[in-house]
Amino acid sequence: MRNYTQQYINGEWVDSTGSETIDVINPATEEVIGKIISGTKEDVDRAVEAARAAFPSFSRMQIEERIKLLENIAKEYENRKDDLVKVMTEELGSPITRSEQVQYEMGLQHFKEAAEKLKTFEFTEQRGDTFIQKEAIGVAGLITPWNFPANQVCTKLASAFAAGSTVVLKPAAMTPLTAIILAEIFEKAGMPKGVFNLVNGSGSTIGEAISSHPDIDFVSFTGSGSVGSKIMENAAQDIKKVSLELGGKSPLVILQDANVKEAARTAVLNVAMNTGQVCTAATRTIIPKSMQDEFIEAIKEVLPEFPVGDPQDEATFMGPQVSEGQWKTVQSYIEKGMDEGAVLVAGGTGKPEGLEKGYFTKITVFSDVKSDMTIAKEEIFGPVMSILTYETIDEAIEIANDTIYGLAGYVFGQDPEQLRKVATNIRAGQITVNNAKIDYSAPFGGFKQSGIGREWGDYGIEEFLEPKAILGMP
Ligand code: TAP
Repeated sequence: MRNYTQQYINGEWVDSTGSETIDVINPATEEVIGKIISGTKEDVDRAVEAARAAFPSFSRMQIEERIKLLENIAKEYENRKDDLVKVMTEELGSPITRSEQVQYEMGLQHFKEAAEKLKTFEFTEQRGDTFIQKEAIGVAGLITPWNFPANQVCTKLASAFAAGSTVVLKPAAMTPLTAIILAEIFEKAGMPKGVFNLVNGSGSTIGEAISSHPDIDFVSFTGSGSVGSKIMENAAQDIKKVSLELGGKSPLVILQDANVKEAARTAVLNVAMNTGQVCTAATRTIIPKSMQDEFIEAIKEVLPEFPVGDPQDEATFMGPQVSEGQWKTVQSYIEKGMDEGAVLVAGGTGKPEGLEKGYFTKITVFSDVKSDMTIAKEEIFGPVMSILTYETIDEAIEIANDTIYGLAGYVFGQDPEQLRKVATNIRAGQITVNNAKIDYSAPFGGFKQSGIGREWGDYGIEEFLEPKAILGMP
């Protein structure tokens, strides 16, 4: 049992002014595995005060020193690999191999990438008589979701530290244990006091206090659209900058010349990864109408390659939903799909056979989906695929763009011209062609209602900087 009843403020673990605790539950076993303190607005005030006090010297820290700090963090992070993998497997229910290869790895790469980027990052620029200087934005409030406990937190932290901003972090109360290990990692890595502050608690208390705090300069949020707009509203009170990484309803366009079995494999992988709890999940599979029967057969053939079950088992591809609430939400979307006339090809409601304990869902596939059906419009955050069909490539692009979201898109096939046409015409922040691997230096963020701003690499660092122009610089 991991009990953390303190907050990490100004480089030390301190008592909260609150006394209530929040249980952390393993979604695969439904057992309580830890407790965190349910912090208070006063805790946030103290954390902001510490971050403010640390800002002047941290923002002026030499770049070489900041690179060293990020490299030390990456080293200490690697030293804690076993703990991080274990904790993410338990608090999120992420299968152990995915915890290692995806969850753990993504967090690490953000620190390494930020250190690399800093080696060539231009903080100043002379344009004739004008001198441009990029300065750290100040105190940043970071509010993160539970679906990638290391990745979501580390991308923001790596960018903030690289830019010279100090932070107050509120991780999701469902997966707070990873961030607690991060606090220990930063301390070992030689983080100056007050640069990193961690305040645990609920979104309605801590998140609200951060987004409406008058001494926070920037709020970087990842999560749902409804909370994102609440944060904008709060930040509007004193014109705070916000960056929002919100949801998606990403399309995967399969071309006529694609290998059908490979295409089906790609489609299942991109919808079942992390139990569908991925903002970039490819939940709308858009295929040529003539391919439908063959594609559905291929889906049924490849599904057994994605075993659902115990996250501790190395053979498991997909674990449970993060919580009972999330499980119920996914169930209700599956019901809605059936009610609205989509054809159930695989999966369905209820738990997979033999997995009655834990919040497990079946990988569910619907065909004959129309763009106006709820399952094709709303972010489900579960392993539910909607298959839609097209007759021309222009129609495929039109369907792909028929969404309020624009976070990601995928295209799969062979003809370079068609791949390029689809990739360049989908209105979204990141397009993946034929399972290209992750690029940590590429910008990550959304068009339309998928958000504002970009994370990752130098684009992420820019978010934590303010450009200042000095005209007639002597
Ligand atoms: P959210 O409620 O948006 O949670 C994200 C973060 O915001 C958490 O740390 C949460 O705190 C905090 N928060 C909640 N209310 C807040 C408020 N009023 N002010 C400031 N911060 C607040 O997401 P969720 O409830 O976990 O998931 C709901 C749906 O959001 C999912 O089904 C999915 O569709 C979407 N979602 C999207 C993403 C990405 S990556 N785009 C990630 C997660 C969820 P606590 O949860 O600790 O209370």
